[in-house]
Amino acid sequence: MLISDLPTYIVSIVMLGNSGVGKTALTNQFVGRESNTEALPTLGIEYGFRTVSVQGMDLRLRILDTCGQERFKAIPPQYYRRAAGILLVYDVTNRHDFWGLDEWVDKIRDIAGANVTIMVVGNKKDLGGRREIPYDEGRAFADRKGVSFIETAAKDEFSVEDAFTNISIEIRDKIDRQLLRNESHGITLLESSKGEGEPRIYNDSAQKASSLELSKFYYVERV
Ligand SMILES: Nc1nc2c(ncn2[C@@H]2O[C@H](COP(=O)(O)OP(=O)(O)OP(=O)(O)O)[C@@H](O)[C@H]2O)c(=O)[nH]1
Ligand SMILES: [Mg+2]
Repeated sequence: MLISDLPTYIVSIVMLGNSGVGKTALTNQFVGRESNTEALPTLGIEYGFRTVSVQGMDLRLRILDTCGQERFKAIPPQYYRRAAGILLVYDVTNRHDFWGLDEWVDKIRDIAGANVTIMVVGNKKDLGGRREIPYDEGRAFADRKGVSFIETAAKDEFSVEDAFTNISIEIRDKIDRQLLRNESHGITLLESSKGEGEPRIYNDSAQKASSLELSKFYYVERV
């Protein structure tokens, strides 16, 4: 198969983690959105879109940014049941955010299935002097749970691209191995068929948005 014949997928990514850890800052940074609402907590859910190309395959990431909850049980499971990937974010300067990640990982696997790709993200790496969670502790936790790990600084654009790129590479690998096959696994085959006109238009507005010929896009939905 020629690389140009590779299918395009819409891939559902969900940002989870306590309030204030930087989920919106990371999403904004990645989709190129101005952070003019900087210190405001997310109300409802917001979507960000960006297409990444992994070894010739286009993955249109549909990033769902949730409002953080102190207790993860308060987040409705439908937000992440059909996710292909989840960025589970904590703030490296706040041990309180680190507590409970263990339970989060178990709960996510329970709800979204064993093939969901989880990446633990230690954000606010730039605030080194106030760090409460050493890099090694974050890394060891992720290793123990069998999930990926990265430290980022949304404020300094540090490793934000890597976080989303790395999870995309893992997801592409699972698509290749047919571990992710359809919308129930958080991926949707976009029947764009290169050279055959416009991509299919979806009823769902989020999917419709991501079918636009824009590499970066976002919209906000208040719930
Ligand atoms: N120094 C520093 N500050 C950050 C970083 N990321 C986010 N912040 C700041 O932390 C605050 C909270 O960030 P948000 O992105 O709104 O956090 P959130 O996880 O979306 O919070 P909720 O929407 O309430 O769940 C804001 O004031 C951000 O500017 C970072 O990497 N470094
Ligand atoms: Mg937010």
